[in-house]
Amino acid sequence: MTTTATLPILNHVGGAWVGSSSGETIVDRNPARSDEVLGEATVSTPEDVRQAIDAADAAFREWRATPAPQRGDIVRKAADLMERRRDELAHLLTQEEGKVLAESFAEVDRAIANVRFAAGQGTRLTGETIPSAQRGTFIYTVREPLGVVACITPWNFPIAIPAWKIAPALVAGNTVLFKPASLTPLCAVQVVQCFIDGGLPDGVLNMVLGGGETLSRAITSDERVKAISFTGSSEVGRRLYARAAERLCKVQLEMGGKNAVIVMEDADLEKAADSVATGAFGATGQRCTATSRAVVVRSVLADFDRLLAKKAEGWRAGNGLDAGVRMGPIVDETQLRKVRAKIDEGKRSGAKIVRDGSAPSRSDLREGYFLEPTIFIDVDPRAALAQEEIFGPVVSVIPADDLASALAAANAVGYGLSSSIYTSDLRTAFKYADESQAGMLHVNIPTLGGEAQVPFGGVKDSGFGDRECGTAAFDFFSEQKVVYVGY
Ligand code: UN1
Repeated sequence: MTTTATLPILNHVGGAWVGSSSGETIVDRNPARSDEVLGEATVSTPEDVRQAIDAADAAFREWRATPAPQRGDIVRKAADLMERRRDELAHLLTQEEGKVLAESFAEVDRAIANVRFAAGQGTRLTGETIPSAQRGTFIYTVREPLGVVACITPWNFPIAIPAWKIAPALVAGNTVLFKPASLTPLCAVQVVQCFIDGGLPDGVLNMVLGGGETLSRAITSDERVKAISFTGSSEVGRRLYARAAERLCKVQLEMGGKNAVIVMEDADLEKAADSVATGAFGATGQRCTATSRAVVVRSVLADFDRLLAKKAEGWRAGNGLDAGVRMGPIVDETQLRKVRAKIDEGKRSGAKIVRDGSAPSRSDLREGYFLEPTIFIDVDPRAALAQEEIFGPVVSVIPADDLASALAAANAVGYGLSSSIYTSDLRTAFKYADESQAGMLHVNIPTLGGEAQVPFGGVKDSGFGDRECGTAAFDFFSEQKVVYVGY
């Protein structure tokens, strides 16, 4: 058994690294080699949450009074440190979450871009002047911070998502309680460390580690927490919103997806198949913007199916640190079981499986939580396979007659995060853009990702509240104050 480190992984409260009041820990493992222990993370209690909120609350007055450009400066230094530590952060991300090294570097770069963008907004936290209907009256607006805000983040982007929530929250003048996913505590520690080393005063950013439900209840029920930004499942997001609504706490939810790529007759099929494979198998399918449905018009269906199967061969699973590996493991055993169960259910439903990656035969893949690319074809758009989020390297091909039936199938799900169309006809592209029920659309581009300066989020069961990233993030993390001055 290889043990890289057994240092306890601690909470950060009021400027100090501290153990939880429970004294309990959970083991943090490398999903590519499940006997490799990376550390032991403290398991927090509602009492730890209360103390972290005390610290954030105490630090708020002074942080709010710090000029926004100065807050931005500190946050920019955190981005510079992330850049200097890029290599170390990317390797840690691969070891702890499993994604392949190239994907880890891309995630760290995205975190840096987001933190830089938010930092720059420190000099652009502008308001408006609005003409008054009354003589001798001047009206202006300012952006005010909310107070203590909570950022609850998932394990699949354990560096980028915390970065793109925490940075705008801080620049807007809030103090933060950060509750990262319990599966990726070391990445969370490193994110916090960059902000601290950037010069953040004590208590401005606090982190509590541990399991979702108990801590999330403690956070949602504390009156001092003025806003909660959450990324995770739709089921948990809904519950969180219902509880927070009782006390009118502001909520932003980023949740699941069941993203479709529509492939038209006039598409560059090679490109379309590549996009679907990248969208479905990249990050092992563990991202809310993953492609999990390909809706393909019948005239090109057989060619598309053949090309997709061929592309899937190129997605070699393995340890993300090894050269030649394109797809890392599933994050842990529980997730592995869930994804396998969905594949089994799909097989029982009568859908045709043309590539079954649910039981890899290579012996090295038994050391971790591995699956291989899995493809179903001739899938009914109403089947569970085509309706439920899977969060694994599984894609369903759904036949369609024409654009209208493709759009109907693409829209016929509860989710609405991201989607894409492959076509060379401008009219088809614009019609698709008009009629698609999703927050982020793509033409001849995969369903994945989003840029730092652009709003990120979805509709229906995928998203609720203000968008993340870009300037939209500041709409969530600030309040508008209007001032009428009579002169
Ligand atoms: C991406 O897919 O590039 O949890 C970002 C998620 C999303 C963020 C994904 N909120 O997967």
